[in-house]
Amino acid sequence: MTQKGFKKWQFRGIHGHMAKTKKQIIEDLKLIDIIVEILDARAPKSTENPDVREYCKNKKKIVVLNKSDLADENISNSWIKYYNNKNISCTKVESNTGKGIKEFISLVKKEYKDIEEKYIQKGRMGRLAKVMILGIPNVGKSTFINSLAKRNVVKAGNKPGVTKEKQWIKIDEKIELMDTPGMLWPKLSDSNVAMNLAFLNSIGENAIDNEEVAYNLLKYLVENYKGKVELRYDIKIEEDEEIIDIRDKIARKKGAILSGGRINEQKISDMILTDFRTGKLGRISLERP
Ligand SMILES: Nc1nc2c(ncn2[C@@H]2O[C@H](COP(=O)(O)OP(=O)(O)OP(=O)(O)O)[C@@H](O)[C@H]2O)c(=O)[nH]1
Ligand SMILES: [Mg+2]
Repeated sequence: MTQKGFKKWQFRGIHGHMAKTKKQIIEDLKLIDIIVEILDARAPKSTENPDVREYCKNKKKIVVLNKSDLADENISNSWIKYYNNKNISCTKVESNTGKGIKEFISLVKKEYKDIEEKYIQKGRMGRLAKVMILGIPNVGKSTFINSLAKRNVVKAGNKPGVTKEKQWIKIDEKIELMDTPGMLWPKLSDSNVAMNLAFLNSIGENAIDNEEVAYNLLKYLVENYKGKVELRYDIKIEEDEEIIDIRDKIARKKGAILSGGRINEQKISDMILTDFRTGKLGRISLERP
């Protein structure tokens, strides 16, 4: 990732948005029993936010691995084990189809039992579990909420930063949800994490250099999912073949060529990124526990 790319993003952060969002989340959390952190199943570590630990000091947390339809299933399952071993409840979902939502609701009810007991001891009967969704941009917070609510209560979009307003919704006879997800800042301090976030489109598109990001993604894919790259683009990758050469091979296959025969680097880079983000390359995970 270029320095240039980082600076633009950090510049946007400095402009008060981050501090304001964090203050708002801390304020909202006073009403909340259970925090749900949405992570991208393809890269749970890269898509978590270190502030959540601080938010969860006196609260229960459930980790949701969203977009699990796009991730390597075995790896997602090992992530669930990883969190469970650390005594953190974790479940996987596909918010866009609703798969895993029932299991999530069961998990909330299970986690709420102890909390409800305390409320009852204090004489507060029948209090609903109050839940809030947290997550960095583009992990699927809005889609998850809409899936829970079984209707479109919040806008979902493929660009980071779509969600703006706030409402409360009842999603079950026992559960109430703050429909405005807490927008967390992605962590960009580690360049490997920042690169994963760029692959996943959790960093604003105009803050990154697509050609460099696509190059790094292709490198990762060739190293870890070579067969899927060959299958998708109908190419044969030679032992020790340079990433640039593989990219150009794909570009020629796909007709991403400029007049004069030069490779259309922008076009092929966008294509590789889009193919990964939409699952056209198959189920791919970026991190293992
Ligand atoms: N394949 C797949 N796509 C998903 C899933 N959940 C969400 N998406 C897509 O991911 C993109 C981002 O989803 P949003 O719900 O807008 O994400 P968000 O976290 O609310 O994003 P911001 O509000 O911008 O922070 C959209 O194009 C969704 O359709 C999922 O489980 N699987
Ligand atoms: Mg949203």
